Amino acid sequence: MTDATPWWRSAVIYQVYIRSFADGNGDGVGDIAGLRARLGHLADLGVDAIWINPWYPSPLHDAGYDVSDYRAIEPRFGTLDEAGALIAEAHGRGLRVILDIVPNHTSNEHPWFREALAGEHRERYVFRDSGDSPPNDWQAMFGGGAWTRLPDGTWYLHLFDVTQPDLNWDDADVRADFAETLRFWFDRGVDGFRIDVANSLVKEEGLPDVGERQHHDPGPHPHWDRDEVHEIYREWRGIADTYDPPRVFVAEAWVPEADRFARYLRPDELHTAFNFDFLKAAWTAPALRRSIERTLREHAAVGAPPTWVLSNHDVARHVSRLARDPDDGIGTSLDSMLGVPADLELGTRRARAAALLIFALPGGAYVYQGDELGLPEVEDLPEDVLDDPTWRRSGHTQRGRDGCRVPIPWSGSAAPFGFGPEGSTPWLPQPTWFARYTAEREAADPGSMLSLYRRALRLRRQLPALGDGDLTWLDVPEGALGFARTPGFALLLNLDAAPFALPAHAEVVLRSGPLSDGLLAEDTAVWLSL
Ligand code: TEU
Repeated sequence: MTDATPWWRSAVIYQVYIRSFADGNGDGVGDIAGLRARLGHLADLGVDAIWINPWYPSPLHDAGYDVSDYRAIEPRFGTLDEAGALIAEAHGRGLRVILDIVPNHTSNEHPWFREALAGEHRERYVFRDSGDSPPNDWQAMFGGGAWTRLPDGTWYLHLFDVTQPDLNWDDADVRADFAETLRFWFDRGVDGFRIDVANSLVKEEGLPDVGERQHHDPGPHPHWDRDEVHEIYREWRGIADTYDPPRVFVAEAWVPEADRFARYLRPDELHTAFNFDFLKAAWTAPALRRSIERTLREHAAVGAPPTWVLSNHDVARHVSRLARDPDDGIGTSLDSMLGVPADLELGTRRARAAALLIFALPGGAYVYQGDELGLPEVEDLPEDVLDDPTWRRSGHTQRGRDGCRVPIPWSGSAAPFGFGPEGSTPWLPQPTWFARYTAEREAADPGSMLSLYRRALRLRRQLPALGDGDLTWLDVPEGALGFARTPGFALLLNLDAAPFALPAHAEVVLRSGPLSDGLLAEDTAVWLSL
């Protein structure tokens, strides 16, 4: 990596799920005041940027992914002035700021949808008159049909919750309004946007049935990954490029086919995208190697830097996923893991090794808040506190994503663990075992996950081999992974091989766990200076 390399090609970006990060005013919900007070933690951690989940006015039916005003701040989170102060303070600490834009749908409380309900400007959404049955067979992501009927007999489309009506991207008002929103925040110093469900937006003309086709099937789909969506991103890229320095985008796009996924990353479209293929890969040497190779190939084809993601606010925390046997066929959701035996010590050991892996791979990486504490999933939240629309829309059969959204433990030995002022009640209850995972306690423990993350990120800045670039696979025992990067760096990771010796003349600069008699044992990774 050279000094001329744009920052986003190597960035480690920290995801702030704002309602659960830090609560400044004591109402139980995280906010901008809390985030400003904790910026020091992020600077000390050594990340390059933060991505803040939606903080706009919202009834919070889907945690802010139901936006009612794209150019303001939800009062529970703060004010526009506080947002400006946060951006300035983050920049002052060398942290860039990325916001989250939600273009597929608005909240049903957005003024446009209210107008539409009153019969005005329905062309901004997807309305159809189809009599007593819905216009087609589309299903909502959170369960149930994707159409809801209004009292006047018309139907509106919502690919997510009923409170999230889909916008009509064929409409000129919609396009112009999002361009204005981008400029609004870029003018306020925001460095980029994460684009929510970037592979949606455009729907096939005539809205044909999906039929037997599943979400992740290859081939054309009536509402996922339509070719026309790329025009929108070319326009957005044009806007981002008029700024100095140019603003950047990261796509959230669960697109299964490598070549289709890479199209979002062409030089005149989006800069980066979350690598969900890697997030879903099982903890085995062949599965990880396959995913890494595929990732490097697909990104090289369009000249984009890969990203590496272990967790986010939509999946079960990876300590708990890795605590399960990779042969048990679990998915990424908590619901797919319930009832499968877990060994959290094992999951933690693997999570430590996984962190060294992602920070050594070419490109950028994401840290979801709490990853750096090694926080496990909260698997047993009481049903009456569950808030994810998945829980409601699945008729209370899927618990959904709240288990990875529990407010962060900062300090102390009892709730609210420094999340909010003493005596405040976090919006989701924190289990007593959070006491073992507070940032305060881990900062004082050289053997903690936090200490490992800090060391890794400090080294990552010092070692010229890391960040953007390439790798060369090394010859290692079956059941292990090894690669070298120039100049003078190697990573070795033992997944399930017998303990093996490190190469001669290599100095261990960082390791995720102890070596046993100088050998690299299972579920351990080392960084070597060659
Ligand atoms: O997620 C998009 C999406 O497709 C998710 O439904 C994802 O497939 C699922 O959560 C995996 O478990 C984005 C946001 O990240 C999510 O939080 C929102 O609920 C959703 O969009 C709607 O805006």
